[in-house]
Parts: sequence; structure tokens; C-alpha cells
Amino acid sequence: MASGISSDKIDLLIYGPSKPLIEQGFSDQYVLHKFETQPDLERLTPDVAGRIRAIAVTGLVPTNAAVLSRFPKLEIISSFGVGYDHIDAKAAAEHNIVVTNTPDVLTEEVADTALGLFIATAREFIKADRYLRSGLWLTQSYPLSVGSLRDRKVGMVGMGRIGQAIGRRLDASLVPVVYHSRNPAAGVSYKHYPNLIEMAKLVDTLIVITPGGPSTANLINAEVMSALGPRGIIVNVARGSVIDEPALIAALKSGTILAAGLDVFAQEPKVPDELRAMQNVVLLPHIGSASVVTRNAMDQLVVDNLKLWFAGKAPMTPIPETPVKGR
Ligand code: NAP
Ligand code: 8YV
Repeated sequence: MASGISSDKIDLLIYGPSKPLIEQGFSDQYVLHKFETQPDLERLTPDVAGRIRAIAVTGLVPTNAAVLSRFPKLEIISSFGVGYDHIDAKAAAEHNIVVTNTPDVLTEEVADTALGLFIATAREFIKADRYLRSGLWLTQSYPLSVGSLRDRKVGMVGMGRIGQAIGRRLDASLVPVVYHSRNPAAGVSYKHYPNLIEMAKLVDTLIVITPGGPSTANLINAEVMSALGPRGIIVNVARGSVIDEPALIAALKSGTILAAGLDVFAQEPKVPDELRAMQNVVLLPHIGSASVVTRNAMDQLVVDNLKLWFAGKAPMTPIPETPVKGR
């Protein structure tokens, strides 16, 4: 967009997929510079980069130390989404750059997605839909589903904002819940298992809703799948990186586990052909929060956090690694 001399105006880089509501959210006090991908960003001239004071990150574009080093005047990164594993939060903190995300406004939507994905996987809804469309119902009833919520026990992996919202839905569905996380969650009465393998042995379903990044990389590995066992269902609405994807494919093929419902993948938007060919998986294109109403609320929070910052106030949702002091 504009890239002329911006004097007293605030130069704002909008980095990532096009988001009209975010772009329209800023008055002419701001000069917007839009770049969708990392290669695009290479075209940003050093003099403009030198004036950028804020970045709105509109999707899962890598915002690493090399990217940050190009913006000496950068004060704040307002990122779309609650997960921020695509941003180097440590490098931002070292350079006194505040990072904000969009928690809470998407919690219930993502929890709805997780429960829907769990039911669709256990009860084979998508496979049954394909059966009807192909005309097979005219010849024979759809077979009974092997899976059911009625005889299951869920082990949540992650019991934060979204994990607790999923737990409330499982309570309403009369499905028993326990959970694994590094520390017990405050105010949560479900049984906490600090040891994931121990929990996986005692349940038949894992619903994964942790952050991505190094601390959770391949947390759900072959050993966990084998502990879960042949009735096992894994639902992942966290990040693709949290599951060892080749191990998952092998476990689904061999019957080590029964089925999986996946909203996230290791190399999005690429999904392994082997997974796409399987009948015992439900695959969603990362739509956990993707309704108009929820995405609008996320867009608005990206805008509000930046505007508060430039009004001299504290943004609403800074990440814990970059707390805001003195505003
Ligand atoms: P949150 O409130 O921060 O909760 C995160 C939970 O994960 C906490 O219970 C935390 O407990 C646990 N956790 C973190 N690191 C862990 C580790 N190494 N091992 C085990 N447990 C760990 O976050 P939230 O708002 O619920 O969001 C969770 C994540 O969901 C996001 O970061 C994002 O990746 C994903 N998400 C996906 C979609 C989608 O569209 N599919 C949408 C929104 C969010 P401890 O710190 O005690 O371990
Ligand atoms: C977004 C998400 O779709 O909030 C998150 O962490 O994964 C989703 O709500 C994602 O940030 C892509 O922009």
C-alpha cells in the first residue's frame, strides 16, 4: 500500500494473509505497508523497514529473529490467533518488542470444533455422508459405528482456556474427563496426570489442545499411541507439530489406534496422501476458529491491541513472555 514519506504518522506493517477488517481498522494516522509472505517481505526497502513501529501479523507467517532484525524501531507485534509459535517471542522480548495475541474471543468456537470433530470421528459421520451420497443406502443400511461417546473416557492434553471449554462440553455429554499438562490447572477438578503415558494407558481418547513450539514437538509419539491402544481415538486441534505425524499414520494403518480427527497438520496446507486415503480419519483444513463471527472478533482484537498501544495505554492481551509495564 502506501510507502511514501510518513513523517509523524505511524508506519504499520501488515504481514500475512489479507484481512480487510484489520486493514480498514486503522485511521489515516497510520501508513499501512502490506506484505503477504516472507519472500514478499524481501521487497520492503531498508528505509521503510527503518520506519516501521508496529506489525500486525495476520496468519501463521514465520516472524523469527531474522525478520525482527529488519525493524530497528519496532515496538509491538499484534498477532492474529491465540497460538504464537510462528513468532520468536524470546527474540521479541530481548528487543523490548511487545507481542499480543487473540485469546478468549475464539475459545468457545474452537471447543465446538473439537467436540464436533470428536463426535464425527467416533460415530463416522463423514464416512456415513459419503456412503449416502454414493447411493449405497438404497441397497443397505450403514454399518453400526464401532466408536461411540457412550463408552469412552477422554484424556485432555492441555487444560487451558480451550481445554476447559472442551471439558464443559464433555461434561454435558456425560463423558468422563482427566487431563495431562505440566502443572495442575487452577480451579479445575478433573484428575491431573503429570505423566502423559500413564494417562494414555487409562483412557481411550486423547483431545490435544496445547500450544505448538519446541516444548510440545512430537509430544504425542508412537509410545503414547501404543499406550492408548486399539480402541484409541486422537483428536488434534492444537498444532500439527504436537503429533508425530508419520507415527500417527503408522498407528492408524496397523490398528495400534482406531481413528483420528485432525484439524491441524505438520506441513499445512499439505496433508500426507496416506492420511487423505484413510477411511478412519476425519480431516479439517484448520478451521477451529473459522466462523465469520469469531474471525471478526479476532481481527478486531488485533486492531484494538495496536490502537491502545499507540494511545499510550496497555494492550489488552500481551503474551506472558512480553509483559507490558508502566502503562
Ligand atoms: P492456554 O490457555 O495457554 O492453554 C494451554 C494448555 O496447554 C495449558 O493447560 C498448558 O498447561 C498446556 N501445555 C503447554 N505446554 C505444554 C507441554 N509442553 N506439555 C503439556 N501441556 C502443555 O491456551 P489456549 O487458549 O487453550 O490455546 C491452546 C492452543 O490451541 C493454542 O496455543 C493453539 O496452538 C491451539 N489453537 C488451535 C486452533 C485451531 O484453529 N485449531 C485455534 C485456537 C487455538 P501447562 O503450562 O501447565 O503445561
Ligand atoms: C487461527 C489458531 O486460524 O488461534 C489459533 O492459534 O490456530 C487459529 O485460530 C490461526 O492462528 C491461523 O491464522
